[in-house]
Amino acid sequence: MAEAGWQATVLTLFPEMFPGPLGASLAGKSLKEGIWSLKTLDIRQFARDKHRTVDDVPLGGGVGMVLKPDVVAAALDEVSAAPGPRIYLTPRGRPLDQPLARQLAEGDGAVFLCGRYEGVDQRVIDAAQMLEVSIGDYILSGGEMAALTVLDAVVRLLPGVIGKEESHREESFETGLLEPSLYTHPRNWNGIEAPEILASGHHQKIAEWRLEEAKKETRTRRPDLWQRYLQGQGPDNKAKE
Ligand code: 6GU
Repeated sequence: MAEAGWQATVLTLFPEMFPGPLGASLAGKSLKEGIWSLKTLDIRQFARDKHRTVDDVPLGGGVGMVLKPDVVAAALDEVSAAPGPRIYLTPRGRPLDQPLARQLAEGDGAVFLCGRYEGVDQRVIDAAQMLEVSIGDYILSGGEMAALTVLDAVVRLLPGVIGKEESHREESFETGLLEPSLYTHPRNWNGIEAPEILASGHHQKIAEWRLEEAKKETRTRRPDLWQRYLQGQGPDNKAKE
């Protein structure tokens, strides 16, 4: 019984951008192991005319070009059997966060539509009820790097990609707090001592120190996260303090 694994399907004008950095490190190893699979489809193969046109001028005028709805619809039809939500990468989308990454990882896969030029005709996005996702408040030249980012966030959550289940639990955005600062040997580096408590062997005291450290760093670095944490609206939705 060969398990298919988590199935990523990517529709793009630049299939050569995949797997890209996901061919290395943890993601690359798990790809080779079959924990997840990656299929890319070149949107241009769904162009209908001899010039292989995929885009046209924006209706109403304006700069740039828009991917044609018929071409994108044909590409989506081709992968109709692929599992998971249809995701259109766009800076107008829902910001990617850890709960969304976890939700995707719990499914069987996802189909990613990467736009280039100014974007994609909205009618095909709406007709296919695509989930629109952004990776942050800045503009990339296309959805490919965003799809790679979403995939990296998802793949590392798949069972068997990271050894210890616990290596997720205490991570930033799982607890709603940033991680505490980290230290390793030597305890005295260039005359700078690592916090003494970390070498004490008192596991309870170390855990308490790390929690306080995480709170302090979150408060100062990310007041937005800190307010959400205080209001108990962190990812795990538990009331805090
Ligand atoms: Cl998903 N696409 C593009 N082109 N730019 C972005 C983005 C996505 N998310 C943030 N910036």
